[in-house]
Amino acid sequence: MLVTIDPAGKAVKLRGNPDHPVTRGFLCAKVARYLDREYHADRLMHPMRRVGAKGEGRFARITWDEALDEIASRLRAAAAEHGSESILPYSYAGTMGYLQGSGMDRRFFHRLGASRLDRTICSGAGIAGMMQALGARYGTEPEQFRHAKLIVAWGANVLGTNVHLWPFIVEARRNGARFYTIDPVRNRTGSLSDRHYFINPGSDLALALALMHVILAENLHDRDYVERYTTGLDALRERVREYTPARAAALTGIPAEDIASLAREYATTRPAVIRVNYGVQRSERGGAAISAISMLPALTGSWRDVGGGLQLTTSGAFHLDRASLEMPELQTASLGRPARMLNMSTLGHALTEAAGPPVKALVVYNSNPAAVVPDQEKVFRGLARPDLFTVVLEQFQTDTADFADIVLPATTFLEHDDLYFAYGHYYLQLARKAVEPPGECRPNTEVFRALAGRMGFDEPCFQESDDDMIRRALASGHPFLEGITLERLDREGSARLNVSPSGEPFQPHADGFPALGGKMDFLADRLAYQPPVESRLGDAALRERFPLEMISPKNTDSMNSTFGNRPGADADTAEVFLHQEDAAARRIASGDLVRVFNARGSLRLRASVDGLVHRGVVSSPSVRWPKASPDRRNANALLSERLTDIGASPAFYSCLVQVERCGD
Ligand SMILES: Nc1nc2c(c(=O)[nH]1)N[C@H]1C(S)=C(S)[C@@H](COP(=O)(O)OP(=O)(O)OC[C@H]3O[C@@H](n4cnc5c(=O)[nH]c(N)nc54)[C@H](O)[C@@H]3O)O[C@H]1N2
Ligand SMILES: Nc1nc2c(c(=O)[nH]1)N[C@H]1C(S)=C(S)[C@@H](COP(=O)(O)OP(=O)(O)OC[C@H]3O[C@@H](n4cnc5c(=O)[nH]c(N)nc54)[C@H](O)[C@@H]3O)O[C@H]1N2
Ligand SMILES: [Mo]
Repeated sequence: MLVTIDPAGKAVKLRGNPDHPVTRGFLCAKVARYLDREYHADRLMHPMRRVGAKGEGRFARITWDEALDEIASRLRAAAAEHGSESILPYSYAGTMGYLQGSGMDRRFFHRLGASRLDRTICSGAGIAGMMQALGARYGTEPEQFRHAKLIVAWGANVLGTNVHLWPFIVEARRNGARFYTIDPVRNRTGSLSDRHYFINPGSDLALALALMHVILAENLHDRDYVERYTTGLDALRERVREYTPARAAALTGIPAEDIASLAREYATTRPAVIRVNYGVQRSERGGAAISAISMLPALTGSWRDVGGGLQLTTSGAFHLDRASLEMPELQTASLGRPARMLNMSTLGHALTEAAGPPVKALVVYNSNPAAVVPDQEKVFRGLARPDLFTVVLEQFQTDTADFADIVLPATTFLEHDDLYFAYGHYYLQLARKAVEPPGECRPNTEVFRALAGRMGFDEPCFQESDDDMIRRALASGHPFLEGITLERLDREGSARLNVSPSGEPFQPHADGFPALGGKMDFLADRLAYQPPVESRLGDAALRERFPLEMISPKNTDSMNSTFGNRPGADADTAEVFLHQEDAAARRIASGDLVRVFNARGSLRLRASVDGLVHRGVVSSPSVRWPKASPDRRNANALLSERLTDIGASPAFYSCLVQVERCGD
């Protein structure tokens, strides 16, 4: 990204860097308007102490010294009285920079002996599914999509959430490629596809098994690739025998002949590439679904083709030295053992019901748990506990910040240095501070350095500068990072990892699966499909009361709950989309105010009936600020704490609800 600064030091223009090979000069809709956020009148500018009730949002200004002293003394008191594991850090994707999210902060909490946070909320199931299948998290480079002849976006809203891949898809289509989408919602991406397959939420594993069924039954697999690089084919044949297109049609809602033709086309078109995204793994069988889908390119040998294969993520290629950034050994020094781990996805449980030392102090940064975590009632109950001491490092007064005892004003990515990985391409990026922080805003790194000082932590690692830490992270010795130095990043801004010799395409699995010792196993015994409990084929008693499947996918205008305070983004997330028959049965028309509810919660939203969702599905774009809604709740008020099959992630998109017109 290029930032134009005026003589007074103010950022006046943002644009994509035309020299970047992936983003190629344009920004997504959200970041293109980032300066509105940067200079927004509601930016938090000073440390504050709560003066009203928790959740009420009344605060008074204090100094940094007062704030840091109070935090240090409260953390000390919590540790003395209840043990250091009564302290819980809570952070996720507000920034995905190494320094602001996995450096000084981690050292600080490890040295404290605080509980560890299991950061599962986004991708845990997918990562676990992909690792068990392929042993690595590499995927097809976005630049290679231009060479594909068939592109399948599977639970991937490319235009909405991954817009920088789109131009490569356009280029491929100009050269004759077909583009298909598999999604319970026909969003903008689906509307622009050559073919859209409406799928029942959470049934992707059944579809993948049926595709394998057809490919094997019709001998369309790549026998040479399968023989060289895989094991377990016979067991897989057994497993998929029962997943005929007819049976899968009943499970997925996709007609049997469509399943058969998709399987044939996928296996016989070269190159064929799958863009599967995390939408697929936010359901009860999401981990196994990602495993099975990840195995398809091995069955067809598509990993051999430039422009073939699959991309879920590329993040596994960023082999930086995380251990020297985070220094987990500090917890052994303070606690004598690794600290307990609490799952961020079940924060409500952790704060209200979990066994073990109670959580007495919570330090939140880069995250807005009051908006993004399922079972929102329980989360709110936990955050409202009078005996819980909560610190929130934020740019804006979020719902989470409303529950804080102390709020600390944070810098934005334009106001601090950081090093960034990517999960959709292979370029490592350095971003230097471009403008001075407003008011008294401070980077997370500085805050945790200062807190370490207040706590009397005198290890030299707490004195390291941001540049020292970047140098350490880069010095992992991994061949992908060879020649990538801070100096070079300062000159070039971003650098392609050495995943392949310069200019050559990266083909992670053209010659098998090195991380698995060469061969991939089809893991047939882990691929049995069961419909989610909360689905149209799930628990019958539950379906009786709450017959509609709700998903709450990303919206185009906000970044999870970030930008949730922008009026436009808010209007978007105030909607619920219904199928025309489901709407008609409830006498609901577009524009009606409706109540979406289940046993966990209730939410008023504006109905939109436009034929873009699968029958039996309702979709409400996430993630709005709860306090921006009339009920002071968002979609997460309806979701359960149920976790995915593997990876311990939220089953966000397995959720049964009922909808009724308000006033009925
Ligand atoms: N504009 C925008 N971009 C973003 C984000 C954002 O909030 N806004 N968030 C970023 C983050 S944190 C992430 S993790 C990525 C996520 O990127 P994506 O995974 O693309 O986003 P999701 O909206 O979670 O899900 C993608 C699609 O899966 C569909 N889906 C839901 N359930 C199912 C299912 O059971 N099967 C299938 N086949 N499809 C299903 C949804 O309707 C949606 O269209 O996006 C990133 N980019
Ligand atoms: N219902 C439903 N819920 C979801 C999802 C869904 O699809 N549906 N998606 C899930 C997914 S994929 C994800 S990744 C999570 C994301 O959940 P979070 O990681 O909590 O992400 P955000 O909601 O964007 O909140 C990030 C906060 O960090 C702040 N922030 C940004 N940069 C900085 C910084 O440098 N320093 C500090 N101190 N703060 C900063 C922002 O102001 C923002 O309020 O949400 C999950 N929740
Ligand atoms: Mo995410």
